[in-house]
This record gives sequence, structure tokens and C-alpha cells, in this order.
Amino acid sequence: MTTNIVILTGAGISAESGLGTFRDEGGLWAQHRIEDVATPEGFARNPDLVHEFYNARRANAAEAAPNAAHYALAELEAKLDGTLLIVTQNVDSLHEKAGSKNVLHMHGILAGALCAACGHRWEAPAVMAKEDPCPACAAPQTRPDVVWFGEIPYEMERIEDALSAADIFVSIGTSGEVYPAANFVSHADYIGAHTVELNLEPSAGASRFAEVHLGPATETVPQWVASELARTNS
Ligand code: BV8
Repeated sequence: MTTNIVILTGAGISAESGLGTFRDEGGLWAQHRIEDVATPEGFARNPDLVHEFYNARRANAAEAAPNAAHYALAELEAKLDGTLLIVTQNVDSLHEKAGSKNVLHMHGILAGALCAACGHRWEAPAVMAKEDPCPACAAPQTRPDVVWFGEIPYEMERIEDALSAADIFVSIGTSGEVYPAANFVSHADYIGAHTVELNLEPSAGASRFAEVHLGPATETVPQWVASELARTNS
């Protein structure tokens, strides 16, 4: 029988690749105020600061390599008798670097640039600056193609359709503090999907999962993938 799996990932899956998380000790939100670097108001107030924040993360992400957790999910996609959609809150491209094909970046991507004037999208240069002209309309209104607080995450309808058809929902490396992603487990549970959390420590939503495995993603994800392939492909 084929199995439909939806996997939500957060910054924790990229932690062991050297990319900072947000809310852990010394995380990104300990170094910057969300209001200053991850809101449209912050960008309007000080675009140079916001570009500096994302230029630094873009450089780190470009150097980072996928870890065993990313590779295990790519293996699951290749071998699963069914469908797998990875919905990631992450803006790095480590899932794609590991070989995953069906990846949805609900909070955008560091490698993407967006023109706030005409909506044109293009591959972001390594370093973005507020005076960069849009390649389509030439307006100096370019921004990282990421979803800030107060903005609507990308492809919500596609996500909701996938959750409605899921047999299994897995949440990996996310604190469950940011909405609407933090509500996906309730949607999955409501339609009768089996829910699994793989995290270093219990997330804010841990009690809403049927199955929880705590530990580093490079251990818990390959273990879970191996058990899932043995079960569904048996
Ligand atoms: C929206 C930008 C409307 C890109 C990000 C009051 C109550 C409830 C909600 C709200 C509220 N006030 C406002 C809101 C809405 C708001 C929100 O949720 N605020 C929160 C803070 C309360 N949400 C929004 O504004 C969203 N938009 O709601 O629009 C709407 C919605 C739907 C339909 C129509 C209209 C937009 C949210 C997107 C904001 N942009 N990022 C970037 O800079 O990256 S959010 C930011 O947080 C990142 O995207 C990140 O992915 C996300 C979540 O963080 P996590 O990934 O979970 O990372 P975190 O550090 O928190 O946790 C890491 C976890 O990993 C930990 O649990 C840790 O234990 C674990 N871990 C660590 N190491 C490991 C590990 N696990 C395994 N192995 C390890 N080695």
C-alpha cells in the first residue's frame, strides 16, 4: 500500500551542518531583534541592516554541507513506495543539496531575490544591497525572497492539500513557536494521520504528537527513515 508522507523541517535539521538556529542558546534571535531584521517594517526602517543579516546567512548557507538527516530524507524520497513532500521553514538549500526533489520553502529562500516594486524574482547575488536595481523594472527595491513576520507564507494551499492527504506527518528540528507551521500537526492529527516529532528537545507542540523521538537529527532521522522504509516497503 502506498504511503503519503509530509515532513516539516526547521532550523534544527541544519544545526549540525553549522547553521545557527533561532531560539537555542546564542541563536539568531539572541543576536538580532526579530523586529529589526525579519519584518517588513524593519526592512523599511533599515534595509542595510537587513541585507547585512541575510548576506551573512547567505554566505554561511553557501558554505554549509547537508548532514546525515538531510541525506536520510533524500533516501526516503527515492525509495518510498508513496509520496513525500518536505515543507521546510528553512531558507537554506541543504535539502536540495542532499538530493531531495520535492521541497517546498514556505518561508522563502536565501538564494532568492524579490523586487518589492514589481514582484520579479531572480537568483540572489552573494551580496545584496538596497541600491541594487531590479533586473526587470530597474527599481532599487530589491529584498531577499524570504517571508517575514506578518507576511503570508508561500504555497499554503498546496501545503494544506498535502496535509489533508497525509498518512504520516513528521516534524523535525523545529521549536513549534512559529505559525502557521506550528499548527500543521493539528491539521494532520484531525484527518487521522500518524504524527511524529524528531527533535533535540520537546517542542512547544510535543504533546500533540503520537510519537516523539528526542536526540540530534543526524541520529533520530536516519533511524526513523530506516524503520519507515522497512515498514512501508515490506
Ligand atoms: C502569518 C524568515 C498570516 C526567514 C521566519 C501571536 C500568536 C500566534 C501567532 C502570531 C502571534 N503574533 C503574530 C503571529 C504570527 C507569526 C508568528 O507565528 N509569530 C510567533 C513568533 C508567535 N507568524 C507570522 O507572521 C507568519 N505569517 O502568520 O501570516 C497568515 C498565515 C496563513 C495564511 C494567511 C495569513 C510568518 C512567519 C514566518 C516568519 N519568518 N523566517 C528567515 O529569516 O529564516 S520565521 C523563522 O522561525 C524561521 O523561518 C524559522 O524556520 C522559524 C521557526 O523557527 P525554527 O525553525 O523552529 O527554529 P528554532 O530555533 O525556533 O527551533 C529550533 C529547534 O530545533 C528547537 O526545538 C531545537 O530543540 C531543535 N534542535 C536544535 N538542534 C537540533 C535540533 N533538533 C534536532 N537536531 C539538532 N541537532
